[in-house]
Amino acid sequence: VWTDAERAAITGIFSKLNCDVVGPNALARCLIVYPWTQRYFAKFGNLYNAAAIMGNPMVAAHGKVVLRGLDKALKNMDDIKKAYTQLSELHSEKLHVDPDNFKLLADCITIVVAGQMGSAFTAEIQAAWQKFLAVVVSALCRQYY
Ligand code: ZNH
Repeated sequence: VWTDAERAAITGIFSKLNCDVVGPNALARCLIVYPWTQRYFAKFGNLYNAAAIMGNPMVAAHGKVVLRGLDKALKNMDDIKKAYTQLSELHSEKLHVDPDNFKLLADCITIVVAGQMGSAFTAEIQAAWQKFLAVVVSALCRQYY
């Protein structure tokens, strides 16, 4: 259940968010800080060091896909679990992504968003955003057993 203030905070972040910058940055950070996440992206080629990861066009492209994937949660805020049923199934059954990694990527997204928003990222906005991503993460974990 979302309060009006939370809805406003989350919609506000999305209205300012540049997915094409935040997505690639957040995914690159995740791959650098948590190197084991690289194993899912073998086909992306050169992930040899931080510079390679940040300059890798496939990382950038996939970062955009992931961030745009959050749009689905925004548009279905009252039933994020249902909105992500298929995506959760995909990550579980086809991609075999360890669900612990969702939280790690979510944290990287928060860091990049906060960096972009600067002083507009207040404690209240942070709390609403963190809650939103926690719901996304739990929805993505849903189809695992
Ligand atoms: Zn993921 C894919 C989202 C996390 C790994 N993803 C994907 C997609 C999307 C997403 C939308 C596409 C799908 C289709 O195509 O249909 N993710 C997402 C989100 C999140 C995520 C929203 C959180 C927040 N992922 C993740 C992680 C990982 C992953 C953490 C690892 C580590 N994904 C992945 C992969 C894929 C995906 C591997 C596939 C890629 C390709 O193939 O290209």
